[in-house]
Amino acid sequence: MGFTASGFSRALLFASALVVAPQVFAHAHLKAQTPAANTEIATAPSAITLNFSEGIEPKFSGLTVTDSQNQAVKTGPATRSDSDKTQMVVPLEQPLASGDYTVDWHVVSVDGHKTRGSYRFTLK
Ligand SMILES: [Cu+2]
Repeated sequence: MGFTASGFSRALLFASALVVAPQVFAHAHLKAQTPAANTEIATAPSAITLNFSEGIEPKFSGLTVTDSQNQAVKTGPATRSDSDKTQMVVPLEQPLASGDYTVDWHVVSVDGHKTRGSYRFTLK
């Protein structure tokens, strides 16, 4: 009986995974970012700008910027561009010193799905 029940729920899980799978392509994936990933830049940015494959919900989206000592850079609230709902802008509220930075981002797309990721850039 126990075997049958768990076999059934496994089959259900498998079936729902099949139904959910095509929506993976609708999630908000990071398409472009400024400063660009894995680049060395000469001028300190005043904001981090991320462009996604889907519209995002700024209230449930954001990012952190940390330096090579793992100290967080002070940032303002994430906003969505008025003209482009796939673009998130997060102002940096302190000037960056030379060094390596990691951007950890998380977004909720307009379809309610969460995605996250991280990348690095270097300020000369
Ligand atoms: Cu999605």
